[in-house]
Amino acid sequence: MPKILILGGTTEASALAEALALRGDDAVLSYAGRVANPKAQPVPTRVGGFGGAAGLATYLRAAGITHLVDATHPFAAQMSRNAVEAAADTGIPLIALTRPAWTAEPDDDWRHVADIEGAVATLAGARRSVMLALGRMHVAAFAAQPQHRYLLRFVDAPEAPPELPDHYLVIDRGPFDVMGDVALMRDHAIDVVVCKNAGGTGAQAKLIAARQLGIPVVMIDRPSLPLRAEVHAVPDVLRWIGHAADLGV
Ligand code: 3Y8
Ligand code: NAP
Repeated sequence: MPKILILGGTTEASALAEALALRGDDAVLSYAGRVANPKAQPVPTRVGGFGGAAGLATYLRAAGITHLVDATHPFAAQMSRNAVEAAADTGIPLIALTRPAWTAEPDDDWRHVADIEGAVATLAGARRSVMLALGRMHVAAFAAQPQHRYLLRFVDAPEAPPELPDHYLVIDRGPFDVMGDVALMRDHAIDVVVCKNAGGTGAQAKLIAARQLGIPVVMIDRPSLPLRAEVHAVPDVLRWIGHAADLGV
């Protein structure tokens, strides 16, 4: 009987948890503990780091996990690296459930940068109205460009105000919708959006809104990840679990 650990925190992880719960599979979904109230799941959850790759390997053995699914966000690179290492160390099969990167459509005006620092550098110059749709963890880097007016969107209210002299903070969690993001960008007269190439649908509304409003986007490309088996759809994970179980791995 398979016992699956889902490394979660994304729309796809929640969809997989739902499918496994419907099948009556024995699964656990893991959160890092980044937000105060992570979304409830139809399977048992655990919250908090494992203590590096070694800690994850220890957890996998102790919990009798037979299949590891990395359904974390494409920018959760450290977790993904640890999953590859722990799977190799324990011999437990690993698959990644990810979403394809977004690609620009003809009406899009995107400027690709390699990382957060690259995004900060593109904001050099005259004052603008910037929608920083990156969440909370990377805001401090933009203090290097204090001249702008920033629109921020966090999941939780921060303990201390963000270190940007001119900012407006929205507390909201996705998935977001296009009408809401169009209204938000209009209300704040946004003239550039900065975001990560998260892929998927939960954060895509702002790209469609930017396209409709003719607003340029600074698109942060994904960090490179180690090679691992990777699928983009829940049924492919279910087949993988069944197949691996049939093979007795
Ligand atoms: C804790 C767990 C689901 C999952 C929903 C997806 C979609 C909505 C859109 C914008 C972009 C951003 C941010 C975002 C989205 C989904 C998904 C996604 C982006 C929750 C969640 C956890 C987190 C962590 C949080 C980060 C932050 C990033 C906000 C749950 C709601 C910006 C990523 O305050 C903090 O420390 C928040 C940290 C990592 C990035 C950052 O640097 O701040 N996500 N987001 C997970 C854990 O503890 O393990 O409650 O659902 C999940 C979701 N957020 O099942 O419906 O699938 O991506 N999350 C980005 O894409 O750039 C918002 O504002 O337009
Ligand atoms: P990260 O930088 O790759 O990971 C840093 C450390 O956080 C990991 O080494 C691990 O600690 C712990 N961790 C990360 N994800 C975990 C999980 N699902 N379960 C248990 N521990 C986890 O990760 P991150 O970018 O901070 O992302 C944290 C969570 O937010 C993930 O669930 C991710 O899917 C979700 N998320 C992130 C983003 C984003 O933009 N980064 C967007 C949406 C959702 P130990 O080494 O101690 O095990």
